[in-house]
Amino acid sequence: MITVTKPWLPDRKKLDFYIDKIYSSGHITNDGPLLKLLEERLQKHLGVKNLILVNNGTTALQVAYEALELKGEIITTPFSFIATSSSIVWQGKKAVFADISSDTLNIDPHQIKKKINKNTSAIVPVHCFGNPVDVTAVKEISENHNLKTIYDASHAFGIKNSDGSSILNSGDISTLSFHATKLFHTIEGGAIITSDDELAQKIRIMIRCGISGKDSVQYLGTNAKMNEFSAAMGLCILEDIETILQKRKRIWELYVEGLKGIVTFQLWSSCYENNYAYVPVIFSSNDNLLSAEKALSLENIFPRRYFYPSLDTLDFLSTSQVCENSRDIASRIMCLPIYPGLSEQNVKRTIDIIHSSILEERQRSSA
Ligand code: T4K
Repeated sequence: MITVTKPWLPDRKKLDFYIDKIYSSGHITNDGPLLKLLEERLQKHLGVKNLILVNNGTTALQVAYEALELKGEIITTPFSFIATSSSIVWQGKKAVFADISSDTLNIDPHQIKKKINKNTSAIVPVHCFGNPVDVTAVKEISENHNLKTIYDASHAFGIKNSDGSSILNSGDISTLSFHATKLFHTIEGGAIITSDDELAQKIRIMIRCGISGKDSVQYLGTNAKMNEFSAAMGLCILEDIETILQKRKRIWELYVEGLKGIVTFQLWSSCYENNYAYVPVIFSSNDNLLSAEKALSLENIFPRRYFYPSLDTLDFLSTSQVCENSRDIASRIMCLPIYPGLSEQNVKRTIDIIHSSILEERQRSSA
């Protein structure tokens, strides 16, 4: 079975090296040595100042909102994984949707401006599929309106500008997801990144139920700590990251070459390299997408409809907010299988099936 992704599993001996350390120290969670080592290595690898590891990407967002003391309304994108918006509502704030640009698939800064009112406290853009948001435009808006910015950078591991600076240094906070399905993973996990040292210190306390030192509770907090086994997995995968990227790059290039003119690809921000985390392809219609999906499933190939449905259609998130571009894209987009163990032969097979299904669909609709 070919699925949209398969988690990278490192060499067992490498993993055992770290697991042996856990067994001999008996330190399995709460600020263990492997967690500290992984934080240091990730800070260096990603080029960021303060990176705080947490137990998943959803709590990373929740903690970010609380650390910045957000209130009222938060403007975000309707085209994302549910956690971007549900985390806002879960924390008792209102998610206000600003529509996306249909080519970049990112929140449109012009639409953000239209949604700002006296209750707005922050903007939560997503670097969708790793494609950097127009951070300059968002910075200008947030400075003009005194708003905080939290980038949901769950897909943007390792994305750097052509001058070498990390996209993860944008805004007040950036968050990452290290879920098993991600390019870099810790089984479950995530990170909160900020260049503000004081804020970083506050977050470190908040993720330990607000406890600072031994007996003093300084903030209202939660338990969002990462354990040592997850950190061990992360240390191994970080050592393999160049191999993972090269293998993904090759697959991504095959898809682009093979599907040129058949489907549309996301317009990628020109100053940034892709990290090949996803292969989103946009069909010309929902019918075309459905027939491709069906044809692929008959061959045991299972892409995923990331992201469907558009989040502005969910009653528990949104009250009468309609984002046309997001709804349209959500009905026509799917992510194709990409992971290091996927053979070129299977990528080519996937491309051929999509070609034939589109041809058949065209013939059907012209008959
Ligand atoms: N913000 C954004 C923009 C995000 O995309 C996400 C998460 C978050 C926030 C929240 O971060 P976390 O709290 O999740 O850390 C997946 C992931 O669960 C989720 O992390 C991710 N985004 C989202 C885009 O995708 P599903 O529902 O696609 O997962 P699942 O279990 O269907 O896996 C997809 C395929 O991967 C399966 O068909 C088979 C394969 N797989 C999966 C797992 C878990 C394996 O082969 N082995 C495995 O262990 O959500």
